[in-house]
Amino acid sequence: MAGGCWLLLLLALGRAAPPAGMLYPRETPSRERKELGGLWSFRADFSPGRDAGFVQRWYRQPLRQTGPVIDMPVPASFNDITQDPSLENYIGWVWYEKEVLLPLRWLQEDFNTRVVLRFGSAHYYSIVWVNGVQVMEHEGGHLPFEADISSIVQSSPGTPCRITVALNNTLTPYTLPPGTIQYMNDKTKYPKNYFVQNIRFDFFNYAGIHRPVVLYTTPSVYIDDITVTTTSSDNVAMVQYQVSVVGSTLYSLSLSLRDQEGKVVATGDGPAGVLKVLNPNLWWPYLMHENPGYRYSLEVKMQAQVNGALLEDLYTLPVGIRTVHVTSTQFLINGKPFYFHGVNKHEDADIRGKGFDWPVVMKDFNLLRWLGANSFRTSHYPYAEEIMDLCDAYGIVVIDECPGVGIKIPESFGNKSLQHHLVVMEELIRRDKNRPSVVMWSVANEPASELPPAAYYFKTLIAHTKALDPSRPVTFVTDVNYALDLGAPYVDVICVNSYFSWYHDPGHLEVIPLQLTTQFENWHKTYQKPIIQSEYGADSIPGLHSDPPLMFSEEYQKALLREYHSVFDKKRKEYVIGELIWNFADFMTNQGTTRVLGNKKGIFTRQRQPKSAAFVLRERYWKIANESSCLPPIIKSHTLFLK
Ligand code: GCB
Repeated sequence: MAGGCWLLLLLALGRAAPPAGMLYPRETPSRERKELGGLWSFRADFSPGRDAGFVQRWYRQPLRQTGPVIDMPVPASFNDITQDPSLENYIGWVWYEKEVLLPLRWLQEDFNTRVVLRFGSAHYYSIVWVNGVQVMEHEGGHLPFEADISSIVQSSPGTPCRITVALNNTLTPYTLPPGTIQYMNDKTKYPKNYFVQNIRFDFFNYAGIHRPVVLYTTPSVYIDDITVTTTSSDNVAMVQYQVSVVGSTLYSLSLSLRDQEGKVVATGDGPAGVLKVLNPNLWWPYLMHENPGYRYSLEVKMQAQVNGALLEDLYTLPVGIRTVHVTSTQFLINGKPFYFHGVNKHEDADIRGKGFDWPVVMKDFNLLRWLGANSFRTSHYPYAEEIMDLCDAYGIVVIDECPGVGIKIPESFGNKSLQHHLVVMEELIRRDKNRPSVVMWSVANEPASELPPAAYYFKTLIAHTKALDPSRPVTFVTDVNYALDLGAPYVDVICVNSYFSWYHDPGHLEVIPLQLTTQFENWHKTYQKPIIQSEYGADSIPGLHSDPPLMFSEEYQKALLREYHSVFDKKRKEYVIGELIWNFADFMTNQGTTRVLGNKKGIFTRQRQPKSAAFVLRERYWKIANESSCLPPIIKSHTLFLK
């Protein structure tokens, strides 16, 4: 296996603060978009130091000229695509390349068209070259990054544009998520230079170009960012906006807000202001209103004079009008109590790993609505923007979690890690700040928040998150005892995970009522904050049956859920504001003695077929929706909502 220079290279690479805007690349009359999905050339660098690509500068010529390449689909994880076990478990640099021909109209050297190369995400550390020129670096596997490549592509119109990506999936104590590389030096047991990647989180560290890659254009003076926040009371809503323009200081901006019938309901101008909407259609969660997910369209038009020419940029942002408030016992959306009856998910499926895939995405949304789930947490990293768009459109409420998972060793609580974590929150909020579906940020999952440095770490991280977005509550998800947790004082909502009668007292379902009740009472007594049961569940192997219920059978999973539910039903009358099952579907993990081809706590299989527990949850979620809704009885008309 490999030596350590590739790891040193990774650690030495710098990390720039995120630039201002990261608007989703939409086609508009002033913007075009070209998808770069499909087959890319690919090579994993198996050289002993994993550094041959840099030593031999593979980016300077077509990849096929420096060695063998294979076809690799994008988007997809590379791990499960071939029959090669060494690629499945590969750690280090892999190389991707795509040649694209651009429309000539993008390439006129009048400097009025800006061409941008954008990656929805690539895991974990990316360096990108265009025609051999480095255009960007990005750290982090779950958020978008982009670069203006106009000057490079416009200097050679008519020739294919060669995009080369070097990608490294190595995790260190300072990455998010963190990991460590362990060298096995006992020569009697391991080959020379043998190492493993250790991680302290429970999902497979899939890698590759995971989300869509696009080229898009804007005029050279362009709308760089839009920020919208909304308030409403007594049949009037206020939409506060801020627009930033890059490329010139001499521009004008006009804005119109249209309803779904296309009627203009408010107009504004200038880079900041307030739009007043009378009798607004509010954005409501799924199952809380007969027309959930209502969004207006905010049309932003920028005009600028550049060298005698009029440049115009248009961008349309969907805007949902809704408010979020937290009290000591409730979570209010538009002033009404909201109960999270939902799931935790993963971006995970056969073959494609964590690669974005429309059929899987649509199947998951159809299953969520079939289940009567009104919410999910993006455990344990931000999900694709296309998924978030559907949450906005369907009214699925989201707790938006950053990749702060597996933060367990003291080294990962130091300043270097904290600084990176702050940047990741900036990138996440920059991407998702305008989404009505996002009602809360989660800065981490199950960190070792009992360790002394955790107090300063979470105080700083949560304060920073609130400063970036004062409009949403902030949490992190804990499994630490209420009396020991040093981060909990800073959260708005307590999110707690527990696995009674699974990891604790395995097989003893009878302990759940007492242990769960005690858990809730201790937390609420200590903090007087509302509580979400952010994980609970049991593994089950589909088709494995046992009565009386024994662990790993479908019956045990159902019985465990029911024990939890009886406590939830008491406590949701007080201060428990949600329950999120672990997990929506079975998912792949590292191999280990407690994992059978992955984690089997799904209520659906990895292929999205229901286990018995799915029906238990479906009945429960529709019942809760029916009780708390002001709608006519909807339990009998599931299909009404399956639009
Ligand atoms: C947890 C973790 C989650 C695991 C789950 C389990 O507490 O947050 O990532 O997959 O338990 O099944 O062990």
